[in-house]
Formats: sequence, structure tokens, C-alpha cells
Amino acid sequence: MTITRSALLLLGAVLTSATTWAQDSAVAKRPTLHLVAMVERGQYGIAFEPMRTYAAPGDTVRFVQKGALPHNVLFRSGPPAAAVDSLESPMLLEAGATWDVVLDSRFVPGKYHFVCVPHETLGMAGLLYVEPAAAAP
Ligand SMILES: [Cu+2]
Repeated sequence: MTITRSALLLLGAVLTSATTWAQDSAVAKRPTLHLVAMVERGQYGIAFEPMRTYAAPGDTVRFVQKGALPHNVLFRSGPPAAAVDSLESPMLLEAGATWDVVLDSRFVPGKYHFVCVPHETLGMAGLLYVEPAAAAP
């Protein structure tokens, strides 16, 4: 039996596309949407919930106004290479109002500290941990 040249070419094409597909699916990770609520629970319950968020590059963090007082978000600090110092949202006034932060190239991996300006002295603060990007196989 003779394997024709065209059959070999076809086999090669199939193997090549299968390899490409495997690499793409290993790298591709869907960005995740992380919700952080701004809440008031009793006299001392003004807070971001959750207080800590763990995210990956490309994810989005959505802050959601769930209280009656005006809240906002100000990034106080991050890793030295980050470019988010003084990144600040508008004041969120209406219930259900949101502010999205896409973790783009400004957000290098590391730990970020953010506060709500009107309630910083009451302890309304949170932490965002940006994980290193998954290594390519
Ligand atoms: Cu607040």
C-alpha cells in the first residue's frame, strides 16, 4: 500500500491544527467578574464586602452600591510598579450604582489597598490581590 503525497499533507494539516487548538485552550482563560459590595450593617458595619478580593490580570472588579450613604473607591497604594495611585471612582449615590475596574496593564501582580473616601476614618477599606498571569505551557 502506498501513502500518497496528498494524504501525508492532509495528515500534517490535521496534526498542526490539533496542536494549535491544544495550545490555545491551555492559555485561554475567561476573565472573571468579581463583585465588591459597599454595605452598611448597623452602626459600625460600613464596609466593602468581601474585604479581600483575589483576581487575575484581565479580570474586572465591579463595586456595587448596596447602602444608603454615598460611597466611592480610591486606590491608596499598590506594588511599586503599579500605576493606580489616586485612581478614584465617582461617588456612587444610587442603590445599585456600579463602578468597574478592569485589571489591565496598570495592575501588575501584587497587593492593592483601597478605601472609601467619606468613610476611610470609619475603616471602610479593602484589599485587592492580583495574581501573576498563568504561565504559558
Ligand atoms: Cu463609604
